[in-house]
Amino acid sequence: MKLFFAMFLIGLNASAASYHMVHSYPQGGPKLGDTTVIEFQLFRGTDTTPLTAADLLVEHEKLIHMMCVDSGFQQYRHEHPAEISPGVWQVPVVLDTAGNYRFFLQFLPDGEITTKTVVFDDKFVENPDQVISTTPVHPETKLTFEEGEFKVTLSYPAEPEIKKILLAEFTVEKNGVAIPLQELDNYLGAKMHIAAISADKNDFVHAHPEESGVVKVYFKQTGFYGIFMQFQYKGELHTNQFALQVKPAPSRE
Ligand SMILES: [Cu+2]
Repeated sequence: MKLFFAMFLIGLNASAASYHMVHSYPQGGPKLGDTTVIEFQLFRGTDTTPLTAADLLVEHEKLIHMMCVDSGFQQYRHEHPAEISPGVWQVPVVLDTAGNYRFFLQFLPDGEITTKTVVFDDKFVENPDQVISTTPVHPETKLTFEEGEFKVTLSYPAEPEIKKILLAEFTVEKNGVAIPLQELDNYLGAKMHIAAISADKNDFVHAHPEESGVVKVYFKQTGFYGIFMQFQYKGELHTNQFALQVKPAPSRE
């Protein structure tokens, strides 16, 4: 019976160990519109010794990926913390949109089979009275993103549905001419990096295209998801923003 329960837990989390983090601002902060250095330590379960670089495996060329988004889904960052002394990590960020930010740290501890995600929240404002937007900048469905000469279109053969894999595809065009996936740079070991984040930011999916260009995304919630897609072309990094609505499962009576 006990064994059954343990296996059930493993099935849910892929690992019995849980991870958490503690963070601080060694140079003061959080500061809106200015460099804020975030320092943190990662811990496994009840361990009091933090995880060091030697405890982590490289994923997409880095040991830790840090993504963050504000409450209005206006600003997205993807950074890579560096270990400054054993178990102590630092990452500078510049955030210039006032908001409540959620930070997602992703890492793969040695001995684990799935990537772990731990989160923390912080407010970046000019002054404590500043009104911050909690409504996503694109609250409805947004499937094209244009910036300068580039236009990116998100498409899928069937509408996004909860607990179903969405087969998404992103078409990148420059001046109206599609750029084949293979011609995009290899950036952090992939042609594209996709983050799908639910409105409450409790569901976070990080995905990459398969060779065919299809990106498989699994949604655990219904409603709004902010989608951020990053690609690099001729050395220049582009961050694109989309939004979609995930439907509830159809009743199967
Ligand atoms: Cu990625």
